[in-house]
Amino acid sequence: MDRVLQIGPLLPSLERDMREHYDVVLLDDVPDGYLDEHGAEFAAAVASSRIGVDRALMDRLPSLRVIVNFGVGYETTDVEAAKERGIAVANTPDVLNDCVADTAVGGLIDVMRRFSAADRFVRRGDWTRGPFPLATKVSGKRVGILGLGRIGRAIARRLEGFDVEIAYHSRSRVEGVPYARMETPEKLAAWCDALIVATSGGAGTRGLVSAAVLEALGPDGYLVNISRGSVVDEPALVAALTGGRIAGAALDVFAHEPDVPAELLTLDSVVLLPHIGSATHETRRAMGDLAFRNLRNFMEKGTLITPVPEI
Ligand code: 8YV
Repeated sequence: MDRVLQIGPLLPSLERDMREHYDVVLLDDVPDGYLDEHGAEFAAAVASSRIGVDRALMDRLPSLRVIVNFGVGYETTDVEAAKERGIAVANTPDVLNDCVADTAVGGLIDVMRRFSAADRFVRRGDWTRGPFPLATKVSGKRVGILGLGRIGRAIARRLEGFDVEIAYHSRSRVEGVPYARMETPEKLAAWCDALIVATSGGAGTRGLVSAAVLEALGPDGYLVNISRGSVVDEPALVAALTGGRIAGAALDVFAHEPDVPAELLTLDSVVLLPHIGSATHETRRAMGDLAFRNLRNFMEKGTLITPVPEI
């Protein structure tokens, strides 16, 4: 039976499938020094967007040929190091587009119409003392999408139903879409009423939503982030929100999950979600199945179904 190294906890159904077909060892369970003796026995590693495979771990797995990442984002795995060693890398794209896009639109409506704040208002019994303050209309507004990849486009398609005007910024122009491209994130933020962050994470997008971008979004502007906390300068975001320099934010991702900046916990202008963009039974199951199919395909035929584009 081939040996597979599991990095961190995974979806239970994926773990079951893996155990049925392979000799799975959970990295967290092995004693110190285990990999010095047994590292060469692993041809495959299965990781997640939360904990990936870094260069140091690859060095301890000299026979590693494939890394399968449960999740579309794979910035926790060092793809450059994998490439140097001829290690194939797969992720789980597309199957989560619907749910992550739904989360973005849900967050946008929640923060602008203040549904979560209104729910707290009712639960506190405040309704008996007077009406809830007026909120901001969503339909017909200008929405900027930062990163018009597969998830960004799924968000845009949904928003077309709200008659919003859509523009985007991506590193390069996206062909075949009816949306205007803004040259910089600042220009997009200055143009829109709400900025939705849908880029990938990693070094290339770190701090892309800077203090200057938030300044450009302005006191009537909203931020929605369903991509990675690292894309936003979090201290600058906290300062902008507490100082009223942007109107509100819906955040599914944070710089140091599961830690959320304490200042945000008491702010009614912020919707805080615990990284649940893809967290439905249907989507997680589809992600688990795709991860497993990648693993099997590679172990049996030497090819991946959804390899990452860099390799
Ligand atoms: C999951 C994600 O939370 O796919 C991603 O990149 O961030 C989410 O779908 C994650 O994969 C779980 O590890």
